[in-house]
Amino acid sequence: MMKVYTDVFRICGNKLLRSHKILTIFILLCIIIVLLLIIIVQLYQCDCIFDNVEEVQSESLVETKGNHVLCLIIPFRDRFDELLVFLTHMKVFLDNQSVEYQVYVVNQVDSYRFNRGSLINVGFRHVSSHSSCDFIAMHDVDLIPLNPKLNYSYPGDSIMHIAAPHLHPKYHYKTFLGGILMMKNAHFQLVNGLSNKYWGWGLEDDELYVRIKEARIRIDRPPDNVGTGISDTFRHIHDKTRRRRDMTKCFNQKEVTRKRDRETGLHDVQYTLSSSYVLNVNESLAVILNVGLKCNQTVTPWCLCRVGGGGGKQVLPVPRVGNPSG
Ligand SMILES: [Mn+2]
Repeated sequence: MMKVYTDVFRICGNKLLRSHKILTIFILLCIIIVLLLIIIVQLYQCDCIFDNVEEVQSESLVETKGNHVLCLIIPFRDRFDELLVFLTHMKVFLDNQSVEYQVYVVNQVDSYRFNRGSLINVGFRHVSSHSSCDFIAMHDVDLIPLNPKLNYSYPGDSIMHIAAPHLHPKYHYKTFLGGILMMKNAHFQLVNGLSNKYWGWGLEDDELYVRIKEARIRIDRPPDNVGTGISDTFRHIHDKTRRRRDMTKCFNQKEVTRKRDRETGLHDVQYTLSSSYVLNVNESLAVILNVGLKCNQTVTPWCLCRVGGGGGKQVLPVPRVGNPSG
């Protein structure tokens, strides 16, 4: 009888001992899991703290930059190859300067001659009602800034001519104001934008120079010590045999476009926006505005120069070539 009891006791004891071991291992596992969980939670909390620090830093960074947003306005027609180069380049270039910006390509879809001034006016009207931009750069699509010292930040109370005569690859006269010109929205409104009378290549930027001078706005240019010159500050991707400049003059275009235009500008540019969409070139985004300009052929008959179309030097049909200045 005693032996049976001891046997039973031994068996139960062994079982108890075994289940005790299992329990111990189980408890240890639980402790390890809880410890791991605590470590993981703490790590996440650390991440949160870092995130907060970063947020605070980036906010203060934006604050020191004054929260300005730049709209690049690109007058455009038929230069898609150049646009691809431009967009991929500008994203890297402007991101490096931490400039907050948006790109608007104003694509002329009518069959009149190219009108850079009117396209910029249309672009400005669009961005003033559809974007948060408070300053603009009218920007030729074929002029690629190479020198990182070319500063695209808010120009304040002066106008910044980035494509300055001492840096532009082609134009070096003192009053040259084409290529890339940056100003706050209020200044563009103050000068009433650009004249709408310049159909075909050239002179609209010279007329804008007179508007700015009359408004007594200071024009700044990049300093002399940017370290590059006319050959290496910009890349001009203009193929002049493929993209012939439309230099035709017909009717009384030559006489009229030599004078300061006090009639037309931002306030009266006539157009229809036929469509718009966002173009994504390798994560570089641009809004494409398809714009049909309207031409009052009584006022500016030279928006078309046709055979038998009027006085002056008569030139045969103008090819539909785009010409963002130069
Ligand atoms: Mn050009």
